Amino acid sequence: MTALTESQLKDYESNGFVAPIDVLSLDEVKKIKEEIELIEKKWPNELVGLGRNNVHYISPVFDQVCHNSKILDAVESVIGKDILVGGTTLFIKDSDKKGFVSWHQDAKYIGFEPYNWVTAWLAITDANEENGCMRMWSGSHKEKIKDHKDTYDENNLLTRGQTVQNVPVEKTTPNTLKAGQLSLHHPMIIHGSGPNKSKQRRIGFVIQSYIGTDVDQVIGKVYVQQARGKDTFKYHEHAKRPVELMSKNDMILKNKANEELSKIFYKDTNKIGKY
Ligand SMILES: O=C(O)CCC(=O)C(=O)O
Repeated sequence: MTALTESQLKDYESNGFVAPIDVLSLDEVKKIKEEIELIEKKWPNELVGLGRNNVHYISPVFDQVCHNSKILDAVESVIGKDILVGGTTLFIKDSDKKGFVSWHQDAKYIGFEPYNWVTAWLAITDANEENGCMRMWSGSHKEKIKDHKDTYDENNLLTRGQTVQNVPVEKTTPNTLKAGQLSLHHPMIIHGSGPNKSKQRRIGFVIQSYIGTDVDQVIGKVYVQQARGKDTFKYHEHAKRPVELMSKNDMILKNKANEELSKIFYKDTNKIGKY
């Protein structure tokens, strides 16, 4: 059992995030990077736009990450032993693009309630200040949900470019991670990330999020997988785990899950962004 230590838990509770947590070896992250490159080569449209979500439904490599026992041990320390995978997103920042993530709180738009859930950000490449790692506003999770302005900025990697304004950057901390390390962040913490100014890709695979079985989806529908424990609440439809890459049925599932996700992200607006 690789549960969070008392001091890591204290960090999470007082700062709203905990990092770094060592979870994968360099060989393991290399395999994941190669899986991305293989999918991009054979199915160039698969990970683009809305398709960046829920790759764990079509790839056993990503599925296994979501069910990795070291990650789940850490997650269990935060949300308890009955754990569901509520979705995943690949946040890729290519070096020749201007992609950034505006300051936001995940709880504002994800629709999971109560907040017994946590977002796990896994570094597939190193993530540092040069290549646009996340920056976290420690302690901001203790405040209320802030107003977010939908900017639809073309370089914003968030669906609507939802933005908390006037965040004091000097009060935020870079969440630097080595490839194979994980961070866990609270639904309410204000965070964001700048563009990649390096010459290499920055890749984060984000389990967004691990939810307790007591967590409902209050905006729309979500598919889940049982990661640990038992689901006595039965709020959500349980999905199968993939056994091969890009099987027809799994692709149908991923598309269905993403259509539902899109309805959640774009609730109450007709303006649909790139993701
Ligand atoms: O990958 C990034 O830079 C931001 C990701 C993010 O905002 C999140 O995982 O909640």
